Amino acid sequence: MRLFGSLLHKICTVVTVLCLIHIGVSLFYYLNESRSVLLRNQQTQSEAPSQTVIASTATSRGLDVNVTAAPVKTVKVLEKCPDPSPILVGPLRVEFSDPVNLELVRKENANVKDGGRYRPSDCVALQKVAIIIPFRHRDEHLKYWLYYLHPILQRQQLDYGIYVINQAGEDTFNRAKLLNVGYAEALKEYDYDCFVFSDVDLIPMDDRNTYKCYNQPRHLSVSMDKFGFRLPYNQYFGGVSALSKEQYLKINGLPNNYWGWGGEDDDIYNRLVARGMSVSRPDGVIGKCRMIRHNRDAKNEPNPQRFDRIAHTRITMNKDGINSLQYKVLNVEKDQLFTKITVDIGKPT
Ligand code: UDH
Ligand code: NGS
Repeated sequence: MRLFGSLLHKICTVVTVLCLIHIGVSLFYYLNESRSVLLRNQQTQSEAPSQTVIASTATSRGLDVNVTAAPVKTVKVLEKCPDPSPILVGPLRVEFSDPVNLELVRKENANVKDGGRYRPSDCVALQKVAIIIPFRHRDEHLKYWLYYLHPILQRQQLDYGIYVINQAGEDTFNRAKLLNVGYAEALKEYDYDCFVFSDVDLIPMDDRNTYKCYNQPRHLSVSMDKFGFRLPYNQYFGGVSALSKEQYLKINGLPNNYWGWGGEDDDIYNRLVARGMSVSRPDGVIGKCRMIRHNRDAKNEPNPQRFDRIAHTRITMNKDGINSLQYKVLNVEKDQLFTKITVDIGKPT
């Protein structure tokens, strides 16, 4: 009986020891697994900020990016686009005989999105350019402009947006005030550093005439067909011109009180000279462009006050410009190819 008791005691001891070993081994594996889960979590967290940086960079460029997207594994660092763009083709055939099908233009420019916005996908554009078009009742001209300009601007590898500033109502037209509105409204959307102001009826005949800004204010439409492919006069700054944000602010923007045709471009030229700047231009070959022929618009008759106004630019420019601009946005239309902003800019007092 005592023998049986001692045997039972030994068996119990062995079972207890085995149980303890089992618990020990389980505990070891459990703790080890918890540690590696902890390590994995820490690693994921340390990778997260670079993903956010990528997402926020893309967002600031106006793209739709889902910030909560799955972790990005390969990060492609884009280099600056080369200057000049290597995909330019030079002289272009420009004619206005066939009507433009805008649906086709949308299809052919599938990379242009969200109100006429585009940026190159394989390099970082050298400039962020807002193109501002003063507008009223010129839909046919706008179609030609979009048809020709979108492919050109993409070949120029610009990060650009198209803003058509449509004057509401039928009061006297005011080109320069509409351009000021375009500057202010474009900047509300994106951090543009360059502003190209273009008439709706002017098409460049060479894509080497880059729609960007230079050290000095740029005049781009230097060699127009209607002037026999030459400058009408040395101070001419009308048609298509480009000012960096800095240059624009230096002259207090453009005048708001030129109602009707003529003189506002000469006033802008006077402002540039008054602030010690000069005009830069492409040569007469690269600067060739065509104007779509048309009759004088209603409510844009020559402004009888224009000569008196341009004689006083140096005095008026400090008070009349972006610092005195007043308008009311009535409608914003986002087409794939352009943003059309309809504004009430008032009428001559
Ligand atoms: N604009 C409009 N609608 C208008 C007036 C002007 O959209 O009713 C815009 C348009 O972008 C145009 C620009 O403002 O290209 C400049 O207009 P403008 O009339 O000053 O210059 P444009 O060269 O015509 O177009 C000048 C008068 C043409 C008379 C031709 C006679 N054969
Ligand atoms: C000048 C006008 C400019 C105009 C230019 C070309 O005389 O505003 O002609 O006009 N200046 C004045 O009238 C003071 S155009 O032939 O393109 O209609 O831009």
